[in-house]
Amino acid sequence: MTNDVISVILGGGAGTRLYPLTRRRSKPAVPLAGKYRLVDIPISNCLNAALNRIFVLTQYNSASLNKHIKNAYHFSNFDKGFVDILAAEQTPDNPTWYQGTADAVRQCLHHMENFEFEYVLILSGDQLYQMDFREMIRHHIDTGAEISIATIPVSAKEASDFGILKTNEAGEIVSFTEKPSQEVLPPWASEVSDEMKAAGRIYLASMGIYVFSREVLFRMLQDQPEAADFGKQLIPDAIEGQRRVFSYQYEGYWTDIGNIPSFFEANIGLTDDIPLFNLFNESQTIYSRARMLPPAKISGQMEKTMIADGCIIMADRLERCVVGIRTRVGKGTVITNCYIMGSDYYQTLDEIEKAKRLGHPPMGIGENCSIHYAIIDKNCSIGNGVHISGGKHLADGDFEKYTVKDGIVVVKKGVVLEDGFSI
Ligand code: ADQ
Ligand code: ADP
Repeated sequence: MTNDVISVILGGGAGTRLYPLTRRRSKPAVPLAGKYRLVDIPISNCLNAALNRIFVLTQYNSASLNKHIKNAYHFSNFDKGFVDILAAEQTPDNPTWYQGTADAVRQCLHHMENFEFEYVLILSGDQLYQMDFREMIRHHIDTGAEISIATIPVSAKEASDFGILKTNEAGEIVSFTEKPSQEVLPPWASEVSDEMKAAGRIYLASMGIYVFSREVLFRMLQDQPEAADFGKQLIPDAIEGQRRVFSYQYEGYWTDIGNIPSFFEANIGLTDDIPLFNLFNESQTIYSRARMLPPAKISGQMEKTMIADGCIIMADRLERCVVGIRTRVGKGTVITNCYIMGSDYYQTLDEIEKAKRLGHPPMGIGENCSIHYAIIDKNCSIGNGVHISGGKHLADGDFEKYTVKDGIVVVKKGVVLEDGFSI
């Protein structure tokens, strides 16, 4: 069965919701959990389900994404597997960028059509979850569906951010509305399990994860050249057009990480005693690029903190932090509730000395700093005595060196914050 499937990961349009993390890189390349990239999540879910023919569709063909995919996912010559990036490209038929999710898949059909497959699994690139797609594909086959949509019960508060649907007793989707406003919501409630009902999760939301039978996908995309999005056009049209569209209900952990607050929460949530997303489950490995980094070297008091390989930490205290590869933190520094992405390379001791002589802070975080509620993008040089205090007291704004979004301070990639800098 898994040999009959091609997976397509929607890697992202302009990526504005994750700005400034997507200022210079495509969304799939945004670093996650100290050592991964966003795209590693859907790719790992595919590989764990033995689905190893994967296309990643992205608006930008960033060098960084290419390098990551090339270094992380190589398959042997005897295996038919691949992870290929398809960036929006101009062709004689298509002079434009991807106009939306369905258009992105449409523009890539010609890359797919030469392969043998029966089903296409379409995934979002900005969600954190672990799902065995084999069960969903099995369900698709068993129900005789033409399209299957993975669904999850959500609360009224969340429902307006999703496609909301209703099913009949057989699980066939009979109606669908994309991102309904709160006023029109009540009649969209569904029968759910007692546990979900008790949690107020009574609306069935589309997770943006679809299985299409090959012919149906090709026919719909080709017959409706104006349909740009799955959620806005193609899926509602399929349901109204009497296609067999089934719900595959999922109740495990799943969260959208497509904007700064949810991305921040998902990362910091990994420091909980028992995180909702389990990085430590060997049957659900999250793959990434293997780097030959030394073990982390740590002094200071650490509370609920995840530290990636190659770090040199001499801090006073770190609490609820995710600290990415090669991070250096100086003496006397206190950091709480922060995601520090780390560095792409080390400075040599000579380079560090030279930087100090010239009055430039070396890469990493200096001495006697206090940093709270922040995301520090890669390769930043933060001097001594720097004070960053994120929180609801800060108004949103975009500045030269940082952005504030919902109180979270995001320090941009590669910036220098001189000694004593304060936010
Ligand atoms: P959204 O997440 O709002 O809703 P959308 O913005 O279309 O939908 O993004 C879906 C995925 O496609 C994301 O990973 C995004 O980065 C990517 N994407 C968007 N535009 C793209 C483009 N031009 N090229 C490549 N990739 C692109 C959808 C459904 C809802 C459902 C939610 C669940 O429409 O019905 O409830 O997903 O999260
Ligand atoms: P991003 O995480 O922002 O997507 P990239 O993946 O584009 O970043 O860049 C990371 C890569 O760049 C690393 O593999 C690193 O080796 C290399 N790199 C970047 N800057 C330097 C530098 N100044 N010296 C050495 N290597 C660098």
